[in-house]
Amino acid sequence: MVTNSATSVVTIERFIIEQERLHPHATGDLSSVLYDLALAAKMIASKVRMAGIADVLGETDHENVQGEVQQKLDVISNEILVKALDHGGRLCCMASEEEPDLIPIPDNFNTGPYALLFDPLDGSSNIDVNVPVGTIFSIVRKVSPGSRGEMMDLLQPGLAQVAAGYVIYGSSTMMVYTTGQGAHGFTLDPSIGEFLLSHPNIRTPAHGKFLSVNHSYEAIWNEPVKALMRQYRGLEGKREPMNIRYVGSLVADFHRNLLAGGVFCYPANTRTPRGKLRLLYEANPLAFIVEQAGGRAITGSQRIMEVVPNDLHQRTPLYIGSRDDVDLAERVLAKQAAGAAA
Ligand code: P6P
Repeated sequence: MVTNSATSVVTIERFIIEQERLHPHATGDLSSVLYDLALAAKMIASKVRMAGIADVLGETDHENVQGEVQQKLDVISNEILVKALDHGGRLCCMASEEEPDLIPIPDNFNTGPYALLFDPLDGSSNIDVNVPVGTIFSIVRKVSPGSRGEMMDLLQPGLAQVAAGYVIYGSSTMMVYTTGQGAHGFTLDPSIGEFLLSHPNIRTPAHGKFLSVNHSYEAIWNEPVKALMRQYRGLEGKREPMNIRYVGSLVADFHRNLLAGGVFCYPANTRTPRGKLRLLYEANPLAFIVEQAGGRAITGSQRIMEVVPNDLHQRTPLYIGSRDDVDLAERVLAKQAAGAAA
């Protein structure tokens, strides 16, 4: 007897095909990139799951372009993504948090109409202590002449994204992505090696209960930021205090807030005056996801996806999550800034 269960088994591949059918002129190139990203996610998941057993824990003796010591899994994840995506003939170039410059498509491979930017393993400093980590990706259309990709293909504002998403390697492995038709979550069933649709059309609560911020920087925030955090914590104004939840792994904090409601803040401070998080392959893709889910993402004064980039690894302050909570940030930071300017 077939139960009339409300859920049906939909693999990510089937979902991608069904989404493609919404676009009569689709060529299948974007679908192919998304398939390859799902494959890379499964390969990275298997490495992350084995981290405690196989010799992939710990640090290499290399530093990445950010000056951060590269964890072994960072390097492995970066290589998995490049090798999974470089030969499909759908990309003109790539960019990674782990590589200083544009990653060209090898001359012996065809190129295609998209560029891919990614953080292969965000939060990797948490790997050795088994805290969830994640992969974040952003896909834009090639805009440069000729067949090979150029930096101008990568330096596009977030509004130019045609797709974006992340994978969280947590208590389960989930891939969440959008192509502009809502944000959808897929959970990996390791027994069959398939991502199955588990969170169709994610909607983030308008007002969240969680505040994710590293309060150890309070002494080096400016006054507007301090005032905002007092309001979030119910120390000023009429709001209920928010519960503080800060994992120190962007994808983990973002994902919890996306599903349960909340705001993640990484303000500028005197140590990181431009913020810490990267615009192109962290803030922009998560901003696309959260806006598709009904939330918002700002620098403090500007919509994240409107920022025009001028450097591949540029950083940005980030306030992202539930609409009402980001609205408050925008109001308090603007009012305080206006007061300071007066
Ligand atoms: P802090 C991890 O290094 C990361 O890039 C994000 O995943 C995380 O949200 C943030 O930095 C944590 O930074 O300064 O609070 O340790």
